[in-house]
Amino acid sequence: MAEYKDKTEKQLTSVSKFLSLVLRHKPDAIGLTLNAEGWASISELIDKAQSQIPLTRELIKQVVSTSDKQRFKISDDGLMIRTNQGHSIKVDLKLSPKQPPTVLYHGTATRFINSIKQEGLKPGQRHHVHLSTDIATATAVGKRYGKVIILEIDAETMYQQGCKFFLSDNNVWLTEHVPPQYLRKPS
Ligand code: HQG
Repeated sequence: MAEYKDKTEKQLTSVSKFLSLVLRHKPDAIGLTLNAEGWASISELIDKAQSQIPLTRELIKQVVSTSDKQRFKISDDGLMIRTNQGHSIKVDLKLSPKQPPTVLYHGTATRFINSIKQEGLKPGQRHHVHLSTDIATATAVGKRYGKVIILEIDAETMYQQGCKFFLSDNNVWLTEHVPPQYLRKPS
């Protein structure tokens, strides 16, 4: 039973990674087309992924509903899928600007800190800098790159001074750039 569970979880993780890759970064890798808002047809996805990974509608639905970060969304008519954030390719998610909480957090690796102190937080390959409402999430994000350091963002002042914030469907706060003057150590 445990063996069966592990195998299923492994399978779901590899499908999730594959979906993140083609829906955020490389639809071209399988000749998939996303529309301007980042949606792909699920039947086209299944068809075009066939040579690389066997997908079914049920498997995709299971990955979407079990995703720890709710990375994916299926359209109301059930025909399309997209990722909620994290793209490097050009898509317009049509998110409306929103007032952020007073403070937000970003977890990163200690080796990036000198550069961040000079340039602030930049989006890298993605469209936005990703920010969390809690230190635990920021820690998990930062750990991916090495020894973690948490930065607190003075989102209230940024917002008052005209910086735009967006909230993705899976509750990640997004902004284009965090200049260094809004960064501090959490107290
Ligand atoms: C760093 C995952 C040097 C930044 C996660 C980060 C998140 C700088 C890295 C989501 C810098 C970019 C996003 C500067 C920023 N100099 N380094 N000026 N400004 N950086 O992966 O926020 O599992 O693009 O601190 O959980 O780590 O994929 O961003 O370390 O939610 O769904 O440059 O990706 O979600 O890395 O992660 P990333 P991130 P998924």
